[in-house]
Amino acid sequence: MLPVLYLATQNKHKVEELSALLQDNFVIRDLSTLSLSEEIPETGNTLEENSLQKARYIAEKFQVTCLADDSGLEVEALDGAPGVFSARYAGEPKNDQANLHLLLTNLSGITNRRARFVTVLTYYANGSYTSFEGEIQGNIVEVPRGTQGFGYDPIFQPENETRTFAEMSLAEKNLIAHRARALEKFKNYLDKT
Ligand code: ITT
Repeated sequence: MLPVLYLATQNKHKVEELSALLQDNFVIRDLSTLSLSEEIPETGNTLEENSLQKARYIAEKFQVTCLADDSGLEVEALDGAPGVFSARYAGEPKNDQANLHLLLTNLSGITNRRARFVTVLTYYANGSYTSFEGEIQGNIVEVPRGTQGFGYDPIFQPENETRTFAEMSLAEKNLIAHRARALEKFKNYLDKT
């Protein structure tokens, strides 16, 4: 029987992406099966800190094995912003459309469009944890394209691709994206333990 793994995220798109890649290794559960009414605290200054904070919070509160994801988009011409603040770039409450449009406004007239998505996954089991990072390089397009995915997907075009992430299916995105790359490392770790 496969072990149970809880995904310590309140983002349903992350649940979809992660579940598709982990279904052979675990019975995946999202947070809907736990009685969690509050937002998971996220007060760190780095992706690593936030990823661990989310994993530890759920693992300790409910005594479960879990995997958390903290991720962000780092834009070269903006000195790495929005980075760890990607989810709330345009302020509270979190709003994907507002974030994406603020980013385009802040990049208007700037020719260097280079950016990368980064994910830090933290696996928390029996009181100890391990983290895994994945990234993908690309460019911010001038005008949003596509309707798939979430967040900044309509304005991120991965290197060597002609489409944005939002113009790809979930399966296509999962072949190359930051989250999938971090998960590959997690799976290699599982194979060795
Ligand atoms: P949880 O904390 O509950 O996991 P969240 O959406 O708040 O969900 P983060 O704190 O990790 O997640 O914020 C990351 C933000 O970066 C997210 O809200 C998106 O706007 C963006 N982002 C992360 N991964 C992305 C992806 O694959 N495609 C597009 N945008 C992404």
